[in-house]
Amino acid sequence: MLQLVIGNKNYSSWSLRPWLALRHFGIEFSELRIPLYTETSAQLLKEYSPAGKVPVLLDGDLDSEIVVWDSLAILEYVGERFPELPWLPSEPVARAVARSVSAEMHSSFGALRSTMPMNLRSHKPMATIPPDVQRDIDRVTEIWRDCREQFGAGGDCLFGEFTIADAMYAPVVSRFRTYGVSLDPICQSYADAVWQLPAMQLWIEAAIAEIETISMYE
Ligand SMILES: N[C@@H](CCC(=O)N[C@@H](CS)C(=O)NCC(=O)O)C(=O)O
Repeated sequence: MLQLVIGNKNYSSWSLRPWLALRHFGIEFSELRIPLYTETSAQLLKEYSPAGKVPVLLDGDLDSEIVVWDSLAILEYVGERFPELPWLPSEPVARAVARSVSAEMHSSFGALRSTMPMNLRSHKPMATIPPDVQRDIDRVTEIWRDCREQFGAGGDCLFGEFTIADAMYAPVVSRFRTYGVSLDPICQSYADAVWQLPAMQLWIEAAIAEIETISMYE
C-alpha cells in the first residue's frame, strides 16, 4: 500500500504534483497531511522524510518500507512501479522533451515561486510584475506553447493526454489564476484544461476547506 505524506493543500505546491498524478491515474494510496510551519511540523516531517520536507511517498510495510522523498523522484518511482500507465509520452522525442520540461520546472523559476506562492484560496492580481518574475512567466508560457504546438494534438495537455509534465506545472496554473497573470489563448486554454481535471478539482475543493493560514504565503 502506498502512503503519500503531503502539506497543506492550499499552499503546498510540491505536494500537489505527485498527488495529482496518482489521483489522475487512479492509483490507490492513503494520504497523511502535515500542516506546515506549525510548532510541531518540523518534528513530524522528520519522522517521515530524511529531508524534512513534503511530499514523501512510503511504499510497503514497516519491515521493508521504501521511502521516496522529493516530488520528481516520487513521479519517477511510481512511473516504474506502474509501468502500464502513460506517465510520459510514448514517442521518444516527446518523452525526452517531457522529461526536460519537468526537470526545468523542478529546478527553475525561483522568482515566480517566491513572489507568487501557491495560495488556492486567494485572488490578488498583481498590478506590476517584477522583471525577474516576468522572465519566469515568459519561459513557462514559451514551454506551454511549444509543447502544445508540437506534441499536444491528442488532447488538451502539454503532450496531448495528461503526463507527469502537467502534474509538474499544475501549481503554476494555480499561481497564474491567483495573481491574475494574463495569458495568450493557447496558454489560457491549457491552464483551463488543467484546472478542470477532476483530480485537480478534488484538490482545490479540499484546499478551500482547510482552515490553517500560513502568514508568509498570504
Ligand atoms: N524539491 C522538493 C521541495 C520540497 C519542499 O520544499 N516542500 C515544502 C512544502 S511545498 C516543505 O516541505 N516545506 C517545509 C519546510 O521547509 O519546513 C520537492 O520537489 O519535493
